[in-house]
Amino acid sequence: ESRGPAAEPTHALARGPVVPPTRSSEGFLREFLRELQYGQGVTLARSSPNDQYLAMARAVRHYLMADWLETARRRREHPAKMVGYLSAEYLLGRQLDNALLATDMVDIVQEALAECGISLDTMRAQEVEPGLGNGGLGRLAACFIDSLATLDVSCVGYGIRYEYGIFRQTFVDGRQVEVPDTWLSFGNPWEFPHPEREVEVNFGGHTEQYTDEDGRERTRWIPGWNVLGVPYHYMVPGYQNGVVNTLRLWSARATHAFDLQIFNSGDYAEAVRAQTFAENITKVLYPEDSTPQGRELRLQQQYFFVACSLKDYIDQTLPPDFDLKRLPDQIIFQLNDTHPVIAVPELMRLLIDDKGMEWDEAWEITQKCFAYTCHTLLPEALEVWPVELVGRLLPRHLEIIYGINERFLEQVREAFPGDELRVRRMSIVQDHPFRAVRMAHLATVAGAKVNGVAELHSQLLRDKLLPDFAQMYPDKFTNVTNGVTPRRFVRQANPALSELISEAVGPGWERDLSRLSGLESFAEDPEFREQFRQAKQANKERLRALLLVRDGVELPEGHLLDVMVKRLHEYKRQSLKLLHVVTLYESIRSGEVAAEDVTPRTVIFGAKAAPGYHMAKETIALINAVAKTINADPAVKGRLAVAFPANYNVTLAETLIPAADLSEQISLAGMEASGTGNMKFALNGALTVGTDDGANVEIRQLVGDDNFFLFGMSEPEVAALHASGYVPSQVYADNPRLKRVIDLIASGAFTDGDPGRVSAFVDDLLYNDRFMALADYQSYIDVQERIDAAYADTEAWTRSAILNVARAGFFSSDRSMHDYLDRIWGAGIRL
Ligand code: B1H
Repeated sequence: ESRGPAAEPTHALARGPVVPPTRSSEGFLREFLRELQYGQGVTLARSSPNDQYLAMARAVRHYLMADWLETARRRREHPAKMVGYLSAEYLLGRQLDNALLATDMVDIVQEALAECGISLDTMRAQEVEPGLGNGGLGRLAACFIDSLATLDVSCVGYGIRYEYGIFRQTFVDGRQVEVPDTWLSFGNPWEFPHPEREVEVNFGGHTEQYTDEDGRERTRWIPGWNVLGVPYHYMVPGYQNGVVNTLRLWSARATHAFDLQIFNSGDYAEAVRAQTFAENITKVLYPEDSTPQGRELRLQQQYFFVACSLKDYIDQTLPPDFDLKRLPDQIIFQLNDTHPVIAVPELMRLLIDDKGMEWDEAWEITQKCFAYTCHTLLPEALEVWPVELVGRLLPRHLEIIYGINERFLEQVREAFPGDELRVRRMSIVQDHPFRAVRMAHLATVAGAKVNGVAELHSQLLRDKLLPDFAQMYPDKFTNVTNGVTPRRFVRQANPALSELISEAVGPGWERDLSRLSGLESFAEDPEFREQFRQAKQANKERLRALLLVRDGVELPEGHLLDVMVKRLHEYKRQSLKLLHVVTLYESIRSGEVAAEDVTPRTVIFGAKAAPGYHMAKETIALINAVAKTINADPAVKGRLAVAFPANYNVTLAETLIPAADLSEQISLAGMEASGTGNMKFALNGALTVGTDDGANVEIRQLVGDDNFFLFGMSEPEVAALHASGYVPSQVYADNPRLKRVIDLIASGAFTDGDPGRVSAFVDDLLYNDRFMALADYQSYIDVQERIDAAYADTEAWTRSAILNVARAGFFSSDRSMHDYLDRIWGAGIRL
């Protein structure tokens, strides 16, 4: 298809470069009204807040468009190696503020809106965040593409445009009830559909052998059905640097040929059914964090988006005559966990079946084009796909996987002759408990590099999860500790602290977070500490105001704000936090401590449970039950409160985290691969109470033991306890305080006298406790007592909080991106 006008333009306006609108409040006003009137088709006087929001978002977009086009032109004309980030999740959070910050337009826009009688805050509140991810893994992808744009690295993020993102959580009688997330229903001003760039994706059918014109034996895939992928483009603006990268999310549509064929047969209803079937593929995000269910639709999603992405890159992004031998000079596909790993056999198939390459050459190329990030250690989180399913959905890919495995196992046998046990352990295809493809093995064999997401995690990955592979390919394994974007999680979320930081260390720290170290000396300055406390106070007030309108919750004032926000999972141990809350409650109620002697505390939980995760949902119900009892009890009023705002998401995090005094990072050591919330809290001046797990280890090393509350077993201690046999009921029997607390819960004291509603929770703690909450209980209670005392020393606490900020600059995702460039993506990527 040809591009450009039929003849040379004669008018200067049509020749020139794209001119952005005038950067003034009047200029913005003009763009806004144009969008409102000609885009939304409504006058200001008749417009709803949603009309106004859509129009202003589109007007803001105008200011990014020239940079977007220019960035694309620059990248086309000076082709450098590109990062193709493949992720099934992008937990973006709201876009408006991010765009305003990237373009430095907050003041201009505020002024222009004020002249229309519109408040920017009202506009902000209109936006429904795109919840296209579950938790840390999806948010990490969003931070990484933000950083790559800020560093001007050529990157396209590839993913899925779920019609329904992560569910909206509601509580009914304290129990989680999921409501579909209809984020697209009021219109989405941030996306650009490109139906003209649709691609076809095949599924099913069978393969057959044939002899080509040159007499070569070849294989071809005769698919059974197909769908179309339509890309939707999102702008990914760098921070005030004129760079705008692209996030390309794929949406499934029925193929025209498919429904035409059925239409011709006269079965209209069947044609529509086929359409619905195809479009189901991108209908909904699986709300599973860390425990993938082996569902057919999920494999369809995974193949759908990587097939679209590879085809889009090879057929539409590379020049038409490109020599695919040079593919590794042009792109590195980063696999965000195993979810996109089916891209490996897909690239092999493209190179061999479609482009006529020989296996060995195709494999050499493929091995240079992928790198794999592992995000977990939990065995149940490792994706395995039944051979039967892969063979039915992707018969050619299964053959290729077998081909890869055969050659790989040959190498294993060569390197370790006679070690058939090892061969079985390392095989990409497992036989037991059922025949299945181990996606982590495939990714490790195919990837040029394999990385974990924090030092401890990368070490355990080598030593415990994939030791055979680490032995065979020692140079493949590396670490890149996660990071978070300081633009969204400090500058945007915490304007009060940001202003203080700028005053202290000068402007520009948002792009070089190591400069936070300049705050170090200010920790000793009593005046600065006072200002720091005032900023924290302002953030607490902002949170109070939000929770009042959002949840009807009235937070007490002047409390230590103790926050545990993350997905609900047993390994994260919300149960341990709950035991602490009940311990505090019981000790005041029983008169063991006088109410006036306790440090007033409000504990805030935020957590979604996977809808099918029974124990997680029981824990949510129990937290709500405990909160209800405690908040209604005059005996602890003013001393202890518990809040559990429903539907924790990125938007809530942005108000909650800056207000926190204490960050709860209490997973069983060895279980949390990294954590990224932990970094956000430290950067916002909360102190961490945490185990030696994930990135907590590095946070503690950097901020110092005096400014971090460590407790609990270390990973080797956990392993030793496992080996020696852990008996939680014995811990319970041996600790009178723990016994009182558990007995109180078990008695039904928080469930209207009904022990039945807590028995699943209590029985699991006493007789299973897979994540050893009871083993770490006493250590946790002890450290919390130290925290109560420490908080009472306001000056010392503030000093520690400032030092946390000053020493956490390492956790910028910009640094993570530098590490990927140095350790994984290699030369050729221009900075
Ligand atoms: C993380 C996941 C995850 N690890 C399966 N694994 C999923 C696994 O939909 N699924 O099936 C979804 C997500 N998510 C998290 O990644 C780790 O638990 C965190 O510790 C880590 O900080 C984060 C980012 O690396």
